[in-house]
Amino acid sequence: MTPRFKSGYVALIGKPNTGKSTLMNALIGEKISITAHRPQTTRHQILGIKTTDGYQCIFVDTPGIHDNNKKLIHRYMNRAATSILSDVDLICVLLEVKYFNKDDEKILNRVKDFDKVVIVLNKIDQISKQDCLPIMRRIAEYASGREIVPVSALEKENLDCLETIIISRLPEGVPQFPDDQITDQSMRFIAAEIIREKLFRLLKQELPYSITVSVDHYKEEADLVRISATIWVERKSQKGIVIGKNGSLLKKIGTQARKDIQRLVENKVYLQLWVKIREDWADDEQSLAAFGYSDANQSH
Ligand SMILES: Nc1nc2c(ncn2[C@@H]2O[C@H](COP(=O)(O)OP(=O)(O)OP(=O)(O)O)[C@@H](O)[C@H]2O)c(=O)[nH]1
Ligand SMILES: [Mg+2]
Repeated sequence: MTPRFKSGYVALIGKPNTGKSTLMNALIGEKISITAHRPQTTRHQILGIKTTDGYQCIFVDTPGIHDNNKKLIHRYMNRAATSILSDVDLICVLLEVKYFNKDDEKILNRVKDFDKVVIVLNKIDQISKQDCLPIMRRIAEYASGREIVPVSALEKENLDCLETIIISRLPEGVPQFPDDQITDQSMRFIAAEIIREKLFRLLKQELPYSITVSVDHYKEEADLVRISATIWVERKSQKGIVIGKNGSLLKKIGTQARKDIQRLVENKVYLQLWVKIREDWADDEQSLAAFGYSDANQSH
């Protein structure tokens, strides 16, 4: 008898910076979700869909769960990370091998009543095999007998094994999305995210956290995609920093973002960037809604 088709949702959760987005991109084989060396890069739930002859696995990338609830946007991000837990078929909790601490323990505690949990120990490329074992033993104390899978999302180590475990836990069912669809997000959204990624990577200190990006125009022409986007900052002083001396930083952001978007749309891209101020947008309900940070936009 041939095995039945499997289909289900798999949440990737964990503390900020553990490699959730990197892992989702590696499992899908496409860059859907942006990544950066800073915590709190991802702000929304983002689906990454992998479909084969045997299964459709719908990964849900989420913002890192954190204790900073100072601004409305932080509360939105924490809701985006935790609101799906009871709706998915499997929860993968990502831990970073070098930095397992109380914050991870809290997250493990949060999922202790869920049946379907796999613990993914990421970034094993950063330590020796010898050093990995005692850490796995320590984590096992908090794991309530759940499977712990060591991987490197960046180096694509042991991902086959993780995938096999994930698929074995998916329920039988029909696909939820067409087999050529890889995400629920629009190209418009992904373009805005790619611009935000460059800002996260190129700007120093706290500034990236004061920034959001909106795509105002997105027009596909025969041999060109025309995009006009606005980088929103919270203060006047931040605008100058984003633009840089003689516009040098803004130019760099634009060039890097354009190259990535071109790769994704497989077409030439004309990207126009503006920088505007919307005071305290990250703590203002109306601004957040206008910029797409609204619970109604959560993917699941
Ligand atoms: N060495 C190493 N670095 C990794 C690995 N996986 C991810 N990273 C790096 O860790 C940083 C954070 O990765 P992300 O994928 O953005 O982490 P995240 O959990 O999505 O972070 P948030 O969205 O902020 O919660 C990036 O600089 C990645 O390149 C890994 O397996 N090994
Ligand atoms: Mg992320």
